[in-house]
Amino acid sequence: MNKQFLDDYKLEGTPLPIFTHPSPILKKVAAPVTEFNDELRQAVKNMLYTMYQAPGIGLAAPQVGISKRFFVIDIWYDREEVNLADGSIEFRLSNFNPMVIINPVFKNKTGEILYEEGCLSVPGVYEEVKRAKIVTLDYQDMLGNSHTLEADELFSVCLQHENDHLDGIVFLDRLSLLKKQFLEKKYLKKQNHKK
Ligand code: QAP
Ligand code: CO
Repeated sequence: MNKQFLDDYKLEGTPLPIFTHPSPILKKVAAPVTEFNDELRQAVKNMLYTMYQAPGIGLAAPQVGISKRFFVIDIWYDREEVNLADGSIEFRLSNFNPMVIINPVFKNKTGEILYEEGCLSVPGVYEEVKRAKIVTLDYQDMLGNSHTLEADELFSVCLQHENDHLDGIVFLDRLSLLKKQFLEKKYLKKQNHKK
């Protein structure tokens, strides 16, 4: 068994506000999870809800203001666009496969992959990032039990992207300085227009 899914996830919870770049909380190194309690379960439930609503495929605790080493991901669920009678569009989500990763530590990384990434904390910005193609990860589940998994392709990229958030790194930091400055300038300009 190399995937530890939540077996009874229903789409319910409270939407959490997402902190966006360049918020200081996104630059902090998060602290390990030491208590596997109800507070953790509540945070996970609401983070999953927030991720699915976005919609996104990964969300790390620091992105919702919790400076702890855990994140949720689901790269497997289905999203169907439904055209309603009044001309508007609704998204119907199904086949959830939520995964909760607590206190992750990479044991091995091999190969190289270029993948176009985005981030709920850097809305509207997408760019190719170079990462390891295959990773081996040690982590804990919500009961505190330890597991090891191996991941490839998008699964691997997503684990690395979310783990970066626990170390205060956003994907822009993984780009060349020139690309980072270009995208950041455009992004900040757009953010200011919205205010
Ligand atoms: C990280 O990112 C990721 O700009 C998860 O307007 C992304 O879920 C790992 C999102 C790609 C690997 C590949 C971004 C939603 C979602 C936006 C996300 C936006 C709405 C990002
Ligand atoms: Co992100």
